[in-house]
Amino acid sequence: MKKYMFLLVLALFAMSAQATSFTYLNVTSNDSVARSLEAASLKITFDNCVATFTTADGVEHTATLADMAYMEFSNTKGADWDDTPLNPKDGDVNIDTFVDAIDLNILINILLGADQADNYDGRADLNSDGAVNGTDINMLINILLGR
Ligand SMILES: [Ca+2]
Ligand SMILES: [Ca+2]
Repeated sequence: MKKYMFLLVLALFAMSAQATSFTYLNVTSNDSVARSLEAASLKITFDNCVATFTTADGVEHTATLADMAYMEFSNTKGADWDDTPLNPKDGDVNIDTFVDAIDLNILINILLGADQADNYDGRADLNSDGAVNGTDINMLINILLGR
């Protein structure tokens, strides 16, 4: 009887040690947005605090380690990967990684009603009060001036 118990315990141990395969690698940013890549044949390299994810078809995606809260393998898919920074800087209205006069120009155009592109409105509302107005422009100017 002891022999069978030993074999049963051994079999259970072997089953629990079996590798599990996952469909996706989910990378979650500091603001809790998860982006997914298919895990099959995914190559991950780290260089100079940047993770580069190379997919099976050779496409490279990057993420700065400081912007990542965590990454995990999962069978649950997050949002499709897009190559905008994980945590766009405050004031980076066009999400090009720079906060500069282009962003200020976009804000002014939105305020003047000349540019109502959907992808700008959320980012342009710097204080998240539901409106793009002079307060947001003032905040952006302060960011540009380093205040
Ligand atoms: Ca920008
Ligand atoms: Ca606002």
